[in-house]
Amino acid sequence: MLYPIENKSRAVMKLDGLWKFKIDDGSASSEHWETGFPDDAEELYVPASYNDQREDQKYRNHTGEAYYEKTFTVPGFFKGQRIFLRFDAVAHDSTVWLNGTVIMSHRGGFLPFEKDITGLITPGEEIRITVSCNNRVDHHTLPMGNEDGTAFFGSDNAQVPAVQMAKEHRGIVNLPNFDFFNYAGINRHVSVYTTPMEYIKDVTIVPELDGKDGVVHYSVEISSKEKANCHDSNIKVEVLDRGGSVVTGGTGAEGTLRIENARLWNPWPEDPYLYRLKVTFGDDEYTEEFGIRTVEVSGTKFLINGKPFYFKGFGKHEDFYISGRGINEGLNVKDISLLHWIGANSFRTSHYPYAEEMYRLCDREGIVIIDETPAVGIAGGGVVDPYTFPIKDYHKSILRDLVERDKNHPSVIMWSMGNEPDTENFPESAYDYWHELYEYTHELDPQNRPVTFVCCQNDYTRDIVTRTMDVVCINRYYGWYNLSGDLDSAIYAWNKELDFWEEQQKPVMVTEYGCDTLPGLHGTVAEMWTEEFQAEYYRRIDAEFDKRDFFMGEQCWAFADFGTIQGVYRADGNRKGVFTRERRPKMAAHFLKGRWEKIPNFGYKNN
Ligand code: E8X
Repeated sequence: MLYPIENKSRAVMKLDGLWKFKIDDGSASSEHWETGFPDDAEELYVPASYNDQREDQKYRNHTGEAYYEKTFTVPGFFKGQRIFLRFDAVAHDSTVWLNGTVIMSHRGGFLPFEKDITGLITPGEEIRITVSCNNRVDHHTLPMGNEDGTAFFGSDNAQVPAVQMAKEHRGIVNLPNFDFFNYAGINRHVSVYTTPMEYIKDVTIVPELDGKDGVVHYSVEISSKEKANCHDSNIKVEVLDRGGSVVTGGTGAEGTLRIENARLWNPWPEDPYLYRLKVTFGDDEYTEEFGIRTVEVSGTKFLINGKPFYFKGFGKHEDFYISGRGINEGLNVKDISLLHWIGANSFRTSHYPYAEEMYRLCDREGIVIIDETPAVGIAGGGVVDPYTFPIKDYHKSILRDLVERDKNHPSVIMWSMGNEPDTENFPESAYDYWHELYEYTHELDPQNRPVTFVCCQNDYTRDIVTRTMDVVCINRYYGWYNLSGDLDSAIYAWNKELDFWEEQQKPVMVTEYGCDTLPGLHGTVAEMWTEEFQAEYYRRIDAEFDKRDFFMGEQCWAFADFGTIQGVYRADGNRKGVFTRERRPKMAAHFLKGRWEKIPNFGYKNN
């Protein structure tokens, strides 16, 4: 699905601002809120999560349906154009009514959905949009919630006996099987956008290198009923350079273009050079940025443009005060600026796809992204085989929509199908499940990027699936959740495990390691929770990574402190941030800056 842009043939009208809002107390459907809201509805800002916008438990900890309403007028001069209503993301399951009639429903809180409403409205006349969203998480949702005591972890729900999950509580209490606050609502932009009646539906770009030349395979999907054939001269493409000069071009729905002596897209601080593919079809025009870069795994190396890349960076969250998980482009700019400051080159979109604006920014700023689905919490506490949960087809549909949305971004260099599933207690089921998805993702991606999932700390000798991914991504907490505070033993455990991975002859990276750290808490001896401990933890463990040639990256957990469910393990959220939630550096940030500024993007390991 193309990102909505404005140009000479297209307009975008964002519906940001105050919307009417009301938590469903059970009367929404009998009172038909879709035909008009009760008088006591309050106002909330969109796009943003609803949870922290008002001082009320019922906002903060609501479970179930909540409703939004907005009346507005699509300008009369949009007449004659095709008109779409697009939601960039609503968490989690949602239904949309237009003037009281259902027009679409969508499952999942992190990907866009839209509807062609041309025939349903008269431009110039006021319309009413009603949106319901449900934030319930359970065995049918991604991210997953707990049912019947299947908790894997997730602050104090971990291993809680079934008593807390008794039937009468379910439906009232949300029990996430994941460690981030379940922020809900209309978290990203809602827009009305136009195209000409016949329009460009999709553009796919696959770059390749041929010596010094860039070779660009493109395909264009158009709205016309009959599929455009590849000689359709109505479709024109042009490659523009940064200055806007035409470099090459062609006609037809599919084709290959050659850019002589191409400038490559390379991660910051090298040159993340972007070209633009300008597509015209009839009255419509769409321009998509792209980079000439290749990604490939070879032996124990992760190659970008044929050169062995070393990942330095973080797992992150979309999370901030007041707006919760709402899109915050100012914060995105700040975060990328902090990544540059600290000498990082990458992050993982733990644990869900981020807003598209972030990927577009990373394309331009040269930050490398591991793009993750919301498949977090697929684990049954070691008791239940989570692969019996009814989730696989839904998981596949998310992979399809994710790849379709993000396929052209040069910043996206690997797909992560999920985070920390159970791979140890039910190894065969895990293998069958993840391998089907692994093959499926490879088939989906026109650029055929590496595919992986992120493995939880486990008995890696029993896990038979992590070792078969393109890249082994491990989350490890030696020295924190176990061997707590004992860095000598943590180093021993790391080395024992790294010996194991060395034999697998795979590229291996750490996608999470870290320790909760209270900013301002100091000690002369580095003990848990102090800033000194966090700095020491990274200093000592990183020194071990440097001894291993097959080890191709380090991503700390986490970039910044973030909100979680309340619980005995969490004092005002997860405090493993290298930055605080307001983006101040903890002591470890200065250590990492010193380290990472000396580690080049390419050729760090001489394997
Ligand atoms: C943590 C992280 C959590 O925030 C993240 O979302 C997933 C967790 C650790 C798993 N990984 O708790 O800070 C802990 C497994 C224990 C051995």
